[in-house]
Amino acid sequence: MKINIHKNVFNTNEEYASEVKKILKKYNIKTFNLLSSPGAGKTTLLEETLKLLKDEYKCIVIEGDLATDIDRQRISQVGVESYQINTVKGCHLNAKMIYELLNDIVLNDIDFIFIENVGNLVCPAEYNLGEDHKIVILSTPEGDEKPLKYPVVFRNSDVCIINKTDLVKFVNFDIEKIKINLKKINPDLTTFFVSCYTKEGLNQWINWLKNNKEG
Ligand SMILES: Nc1nc2c(ncn2[C@@H]2O[C@H](COP(=O)(O)OP(=O)(O)OP(=O)(O)O)[C@@H](O)[C@H]2O)c(=O)[nH]1
Ligand SMILES: [Mg+2]
Repeated sequence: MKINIHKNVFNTNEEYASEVKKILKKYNIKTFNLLSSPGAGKTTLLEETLKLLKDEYKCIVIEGDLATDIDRQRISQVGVESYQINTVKGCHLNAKMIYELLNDIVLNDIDFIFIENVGNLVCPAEYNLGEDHKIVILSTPEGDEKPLKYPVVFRNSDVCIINKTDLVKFVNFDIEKIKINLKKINPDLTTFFVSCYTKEGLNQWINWLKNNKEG
């Protein structure tokens, strides 16, 4: 049996995050930190994304959750390697968790690492994990005013995915209003309108990922 004993090598989250960044850069791996409230569709988006990427690119997934490995099992069903971090009572992943996990993984030949953070629209936004980009996912039933109410996650992210566009007509979600609200909080945000059910908008997101890798 392999037992890994991890000491505190660094002091702060930022120190761990910058070390993670160095490791990922060395291996030329692009890493995305997916943030949203519970149920916005992080795992579903990952399932659909991986189906479209996995034949061309080597992807792995790190799943953050309080208690279970339900999402990791879903990712395994798609045929992609995945790792679980259970935070128990913690409401977010931190860079030390990612650093320690990366030390246990063979990183050769990986193109993309997707990190699904704990479902929470507040705390995870404040913790850099050494990722290349934070991706915030907002689903239409949550409401088009959410960027104004939870500005930090929208300000700290590079990409926003508005998911569940198939539900727009049922939930009084205003597409023009969300564009205005996102712009108010973060004018530089790249936004994709997606439905993981109808697959609308997925190609634009996939193209963005591929360009990010090649660029
Ligand atoms: N109508 C609709 N439902 C969706 C869509 N994407 C995901 N869902 C559903 O939304 C629910 C939650 O999706 P998940 O992918 O588990 O959400 P999550 O963000 O990973 O949730 P946590 O990991 O618990 O934070 C599931 O029932 C999905 O099938 C979509 O585009 N349209
Ligand atoms: Mg999930």
